[in-house]
Amino acid sequence: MPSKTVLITGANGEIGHGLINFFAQDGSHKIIALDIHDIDDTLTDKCSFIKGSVLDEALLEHIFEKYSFEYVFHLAGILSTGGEKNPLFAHQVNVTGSLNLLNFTRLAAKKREEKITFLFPSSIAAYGIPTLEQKKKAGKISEEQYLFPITMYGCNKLYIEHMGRYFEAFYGLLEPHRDTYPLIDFRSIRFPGIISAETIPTGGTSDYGPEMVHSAAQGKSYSCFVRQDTTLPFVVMPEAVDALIKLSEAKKSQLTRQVYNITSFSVSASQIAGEVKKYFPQASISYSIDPNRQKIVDSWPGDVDDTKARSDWGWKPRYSFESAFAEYLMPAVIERYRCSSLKKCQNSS
Ligand code: AKB
Repeated sequence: MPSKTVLITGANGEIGHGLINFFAQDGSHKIIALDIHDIDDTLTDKCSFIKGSVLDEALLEHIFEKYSFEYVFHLAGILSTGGEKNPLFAHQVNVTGSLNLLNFTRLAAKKREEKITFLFPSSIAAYGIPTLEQKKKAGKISEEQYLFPITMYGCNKLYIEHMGRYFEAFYGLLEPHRDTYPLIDFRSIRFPGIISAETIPTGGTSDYGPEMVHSAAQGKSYSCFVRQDTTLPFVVMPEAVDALIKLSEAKKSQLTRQVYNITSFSVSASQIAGEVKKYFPQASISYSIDPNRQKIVDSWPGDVDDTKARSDWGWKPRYSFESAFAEYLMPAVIERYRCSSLKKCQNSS
């Protein structure tokens, strides 16, 4: 029985799946998984699941009283496209929910007199490049450039990065009995688009990448909502999980900052379509541009500079664009949809 415990919020989401699978296999931590939705059948045996919201303070108080966490991976949130449909609700979940988590983590650490490591997935949505021309000229964006997000989600991500820095170093600056040592060790990655073979994202604006892959594997036609030349950086899910684990395990003394860019490959929508067609030559991919979603991705960097993640904590992509398809995405999606159609056949017989 593992003696250490990890809390994963938004556990049923894409990164949550990857992290639960990692910790379940690794066996080092008891996993407490929190999500507003029921947990996926494939994860039930791997974690202790609590259904509930990051806005429910009484529930969070209970969870932090009951368990003693070494790590908090706070993944719950509303993505960029979903956020623009209901910006104030997105603000509530993304900002108030994150503040709740930071605060209960701080209180638990204070009670235990032990620092808790808090991992927060930020996003390239924290950037906002004013024009397409500037995006093309800008090349690889470093962590300090173009921090003018145009979505509620991006503004929320950037703000919570600042809140993490504040909770770690400055919380209650004028309190007479303020603790002078950090109670929270806040670490964050600005994720690019993520493509997973195991899950399909909902409500993101980089979703056209994974949607093309999953539609083709299911023999469905796909209408892409951004222009063919739209370029974003991407990683695949195993790399995203590796990165979070690696950053969580890094010695604090190695870290020169709290928020890091990472990327694996930077490709256009038409390059993704071309790679998909190598494996599924019959795939039907067309383009029907949604001007608002296009505006969002046009404001995000075409590439990011991840030098700091590489030198501070050894980030290194596992795949190139081609090998991500050949060695991870294609074998896994082919297996996944073959299995699901097999299951359907068995159920109907
Ligand atoms: C989204 O599209 O909203 C996310 C992201 C880039 O953070 N995938």
